[in-house]
Amino acid sequence: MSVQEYLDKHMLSRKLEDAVNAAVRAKTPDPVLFISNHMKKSVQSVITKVKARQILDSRGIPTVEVDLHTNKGVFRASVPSGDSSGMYEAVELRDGDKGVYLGNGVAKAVKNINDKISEALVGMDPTLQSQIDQAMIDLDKTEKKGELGANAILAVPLYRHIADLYGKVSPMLPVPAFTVISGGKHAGNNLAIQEIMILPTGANRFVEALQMGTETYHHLKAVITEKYGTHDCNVGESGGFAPNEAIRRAGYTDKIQIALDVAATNFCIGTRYDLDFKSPQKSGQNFLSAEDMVELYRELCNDFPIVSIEDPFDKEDWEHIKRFSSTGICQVVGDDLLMSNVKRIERAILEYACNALLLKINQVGTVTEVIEVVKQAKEAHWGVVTSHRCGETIDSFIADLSVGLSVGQIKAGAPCRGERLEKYIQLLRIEEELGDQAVYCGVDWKQ
Ligand code: 2PG
Ligand code: MG
Repeated sequence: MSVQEYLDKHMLSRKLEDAVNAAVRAKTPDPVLFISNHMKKSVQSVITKVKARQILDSRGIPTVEVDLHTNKGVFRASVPSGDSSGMYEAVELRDGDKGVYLGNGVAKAVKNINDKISEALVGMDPTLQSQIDQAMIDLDKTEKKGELGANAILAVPLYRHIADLYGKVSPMLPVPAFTVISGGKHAGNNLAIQEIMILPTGANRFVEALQMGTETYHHLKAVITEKYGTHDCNVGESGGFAPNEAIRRAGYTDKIQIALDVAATNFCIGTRYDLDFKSPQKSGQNFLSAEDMVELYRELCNDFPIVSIEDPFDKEDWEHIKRFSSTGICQVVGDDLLMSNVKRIERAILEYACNALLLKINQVGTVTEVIEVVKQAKEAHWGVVTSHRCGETIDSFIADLSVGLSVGQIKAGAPCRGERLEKYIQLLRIEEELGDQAVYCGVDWKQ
């Protein structure tokens, strides 16, 4: 096409005239800059190249990063990975070659992006999220995305205007759940519970929530050092409840509440629960029945300001999670129980098994499907917690996702370490950008 033909086809002389008129109306001090920005906006976006590479996540395990080149700039995104992979989540494609990164390489997923996905997406408008996701889903004919790998599909950073995709929602800043003590599979101590989190529900803005959470986190370090010595590894068993003391010392009693991720699947043996599973001397001697566990949770919620418990029972123990949810003591979150899987969520809604979804986007696969899953949960009046994975990257997409979908809650780890903080800092930026329009969920965290 000649330049003249291009100008005619895109009606550029008319667009230029519009830009000049807009500059006059705006009384801009810099008309050339104004007109060039105006013209840039009027050019349709198009994907020109998709380039993937293997990087490492926060645990030093390979994952996928993608550079999406468009005529308007280059955008980068990467995919997290977690421990609690289950058979119902989207498949994370790993090479399996034991000689390379102990079998965890993602060269195949990278190749799928650079060859098949790239070929399908180049030339498309990057703002057409559902068409792009459909193009990728069509490429992978398997139900769980095993052919291309969900790690290959999700990494393509196509669209930030998630609120528009969702439909009519006014964006809201979620309440952060800061992990302040790790146990279970995530830590080398003898605490069975995987995560103890603090929720600054009494803050008025996200920036205040971050300050409250971080101050409490630092007070907690002092409490632990005083009570259990200097080593984090000593924070087992009773040490898990030091956060309450830290909240008090920081001066935030009643403004910060507590949430647990028990991840009970990890210590369920048959129908019983071994809370000492990480302590070699005691393991196997003191089992609790599911009924005992219900009682334990009841006591904990009575003694501490616990407002949410994730995976209180084994992922197949539907009977007891239902029974516990029906007590209405606190929010009951399904993570391993649901694996962000549409069919498991459907069952949990029908059976009143839990009342909140832990959303791990790499267990779903595409942004379009993530939105569908959130709609499904919200229609059932569930809470939604967007979650990081233990293997994280510096990508902060889940922060934008949480605001765009107004999920109400986000769990992205402790207020320390770059890959965790990046999500919280992105929320700060979003709040700043929204200015007067910014709304922090606060006491309405269940949404
Ligand atoms: C969880 C997550 C995140 P993982 O259990 O909620 O903390 O862990 O990424 O190991 O599945
Ligand atoms: Mg969990």
